[in-house]
Amino acid sequence: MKLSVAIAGDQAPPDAFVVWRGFENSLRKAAEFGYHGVELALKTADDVDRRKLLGLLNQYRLEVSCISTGQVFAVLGLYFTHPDAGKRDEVVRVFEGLTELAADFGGLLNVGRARGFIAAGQSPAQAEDLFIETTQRICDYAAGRKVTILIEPVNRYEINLVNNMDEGACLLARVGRPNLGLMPDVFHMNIEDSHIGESLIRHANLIKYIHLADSNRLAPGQGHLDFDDVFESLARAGFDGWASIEILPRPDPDTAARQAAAFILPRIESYARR
Ligand code: LER
Ligand code: MN
Repeated sequence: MKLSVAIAGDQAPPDAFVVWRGFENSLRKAAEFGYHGVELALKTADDVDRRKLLGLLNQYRLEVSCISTGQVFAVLGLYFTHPDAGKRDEVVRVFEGLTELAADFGGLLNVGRARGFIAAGQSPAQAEDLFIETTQRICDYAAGRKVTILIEPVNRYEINLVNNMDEGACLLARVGRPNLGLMPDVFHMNIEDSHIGESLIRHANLIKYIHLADSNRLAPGQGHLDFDDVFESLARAGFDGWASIEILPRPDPDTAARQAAAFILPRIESYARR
């Protein structure tokens, strides 16, 4: 298992859910604090200067763990279940661009709130059908580039479609694409899944990546989430992918990132020795 930290460019809006902003500053600090990689929170593929990013990754000996897409929803207002077919085409085009980037950087593309929601006047079945159709289009494009798309269950206070791992697994089965997986986020699981460890083990074959935060969304170790159970269950699930720190940058970004690394890196080291 390797550890990354969520970052964004300096143009990202204040509510972008990352620890640090500005690629150069973020990569330098990620390396300094012992992370193995960075998760890039992007709006479109144009947020990144590929050549510059590659130079920085080489300079700091870091990898891109995954590209995440919260800003596609939050900034561009685009999502898979949009009732307007033109808007769904637009979100597919944005995801195609991000897929091209993911093909060269990490091979994983997350779908958080950009999956969409059950809108007023829309039935759950209608929203699910639109989700399935849009996800299939994106997966088929990504398959040709060897990119895996990851659906992240998100808690009910943020979205009303795919809140827990069981719901995610059901919809994934209906999408029916091999390059589609689940991205658990233990902060959301703590709210929605009846038991975090059991859920991780039950869906072991679908889990390709994991977001780590404590129960209060601070750095792991600062809340009451049972990380021994999380790591024990990931081991039983045979997980060997990236864990990524996606937390509130409090009390300040550096302290939060340092706390998270200090708490998780020793667990990753003993995980590797199992
Ligand atoms: C995105 O990874 C996430 O966890 C969401 O809660 C952000 O709104
Ligand atoms: Mn998350």
